[in-house]
Amino acid sequence: MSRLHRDRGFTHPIPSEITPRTVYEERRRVLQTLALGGAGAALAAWAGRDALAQAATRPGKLAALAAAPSAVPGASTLDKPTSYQDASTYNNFYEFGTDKADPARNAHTLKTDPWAVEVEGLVKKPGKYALEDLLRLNAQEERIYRLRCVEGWSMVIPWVGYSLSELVRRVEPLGSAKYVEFLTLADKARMPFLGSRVLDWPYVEGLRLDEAMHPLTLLAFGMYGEVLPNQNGAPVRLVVPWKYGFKSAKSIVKIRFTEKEPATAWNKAAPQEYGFYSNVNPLVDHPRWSQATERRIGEDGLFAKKRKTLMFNGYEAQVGQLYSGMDLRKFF
Ligand SMILES: Nc1nc2c(c(=O)[nH]1)N[C@H]1C(S)=C(S)[C@@H](COP(=O)(O)O)O[C@H]1N2
Ligand SMILES: [Mo]
Repeated sequence: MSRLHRDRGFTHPIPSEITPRTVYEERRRVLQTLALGGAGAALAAWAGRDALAQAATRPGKLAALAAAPSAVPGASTLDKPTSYQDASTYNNFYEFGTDKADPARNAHTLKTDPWAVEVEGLVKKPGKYALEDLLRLNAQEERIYRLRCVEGWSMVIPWVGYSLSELVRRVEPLGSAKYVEFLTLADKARMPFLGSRVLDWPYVEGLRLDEAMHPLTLLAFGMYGEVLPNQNGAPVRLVVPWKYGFKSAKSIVKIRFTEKEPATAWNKAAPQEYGFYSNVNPLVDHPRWSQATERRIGEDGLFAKKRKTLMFNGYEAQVGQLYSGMDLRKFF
């Protein structure tokens, strides 16, 4: 035991209160495995070293949200996850400011308890879901998704949630329902930037019903094994990994089923630049810049190469058929 401690640079256990939770748990796991002795112990120590390096960037202050790895095709990737530090401090959440660092600085004013999501419109079973009930509606899964922002950067985040389709099935859409609209919180008391006119608040997003039903479309409650930090869209958001990041609405309060295509916030703000579909597409440039490459956050050193952006953000095998026969230049 003492050799392990020397190797890893600390000499005695630190109380869990002042240790990031994952470090604490990993340490306990290593100590337990050590009791078995021999080669197993050496292996555990080696594995623990990696986990410690990763956990060092984790706050570990938020409530744990346990999840089993997802079996949905495409729900995992070998790409290295972005550090928690980067994923929680480089954000777009305009209700809290337009600078990437603003949401992490300002979103502490977002009270998320109590929270409810109202389901309305063309469904047989409309209703208001308390967050607790939404959390329990289905088993939580961990999905490691790439998220590609329209601005040209990307991240890889282990989200926790379940397919939006689980909720959609339960509310039983009517035959006339063709689209799903997502309305997010707009509360001046909790969101300092709502006075600004950059967007028409509330932030609204939308999906075609078949997109909303696709198993990859995630209703997310957490990331990195914990509940979402406010700046990433607590307590519940969407993650649509094959679309530009702005389709992934944060801090959702209402889900509405409609016959007509919803008017979305970015499409209203600049219709020539942001279409309704907004599928990641390296062949269709934004009017003011190319979409052919991206910068992976965390790889932005002087010599870091840009990555090629993939069709549908790399999820073409899973979602390509949703758009067969559509002119993706017209329906951008
Ligand atoms: N309500 C709301 N949701 C939002 C946004 C926003 O400004 N307001 N920004 C979007 C954009 S542009 C991106 S890239 C993603 C960023 O999510 P992340 O901060 O978790 O990476 O959130 C999306 N969801
Ligand atoms: Mo974005």
